[in-house]
Amino acid sequence: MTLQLYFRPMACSMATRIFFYEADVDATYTKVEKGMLRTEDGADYLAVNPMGQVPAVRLETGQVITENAIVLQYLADRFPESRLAPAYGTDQRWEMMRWLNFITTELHAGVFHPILTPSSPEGAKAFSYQMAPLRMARLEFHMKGRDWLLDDYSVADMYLYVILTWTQATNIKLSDYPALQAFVTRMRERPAVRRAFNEELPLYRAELEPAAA
Ligand SMILES: N[C@@H](CCC(=O)N[C@@H](CS)C(=O)NCC(=O)O)C(=O)O
Repeated sequence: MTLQLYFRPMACSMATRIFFYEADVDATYTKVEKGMLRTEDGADYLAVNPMGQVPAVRLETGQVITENAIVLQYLADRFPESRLAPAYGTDQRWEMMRWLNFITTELHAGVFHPILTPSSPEGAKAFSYQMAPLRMARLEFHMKGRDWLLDDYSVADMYLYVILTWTQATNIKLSDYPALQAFVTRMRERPAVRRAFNEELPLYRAELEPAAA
């Protein structure tokens, strides 16, 4: 048995796919259908993650890990030879947890989720647009002159990259944040990132096309 990632194309679960490719970890990939109720093979997804969200990773024991910031840390710690997270208890690890928390709350849940969720009310979207500049500027300030969020490449970069790819579907212009734009370009130079992106983009586009008659 291998690890199993439940994903949606181009969603935050792509960070886990990037991890698997970076760390050369054998895994299986199960797409969750739009609506988040069923997997591509018809199974009840709410039985996997009652929140109906991705990512979820099923371990060999059957245990399911959810919440992106935790999934990524679990995997980085489980495969320490990948060196994709600083050792637990070090200053850099606290720094990584700080950024993962920032990404998941301030950016993902606070800004991008309300803007990109079709059913979210206009007022929620407007409030998120209001919150975006401070958060994007905070990141831009941090990334000026740096390659990665931490001293070394880590799982936090994977999560940040995926979130920043979503700017294309919003009115937040990445070109207003040159250090973040350069970060996205740097990430795309990595074979594991390109591979994950190139595999998920067609799946995402296929769902936008009307079903063939
Ligand atoms: N708190 C969760 C949020 C995950 C999340 O929002 N995932 C999105 C995709 S990026 C999702 O599954 N959306 C479907 C939904 O919420 O109905 C985490 O950090 O993993």
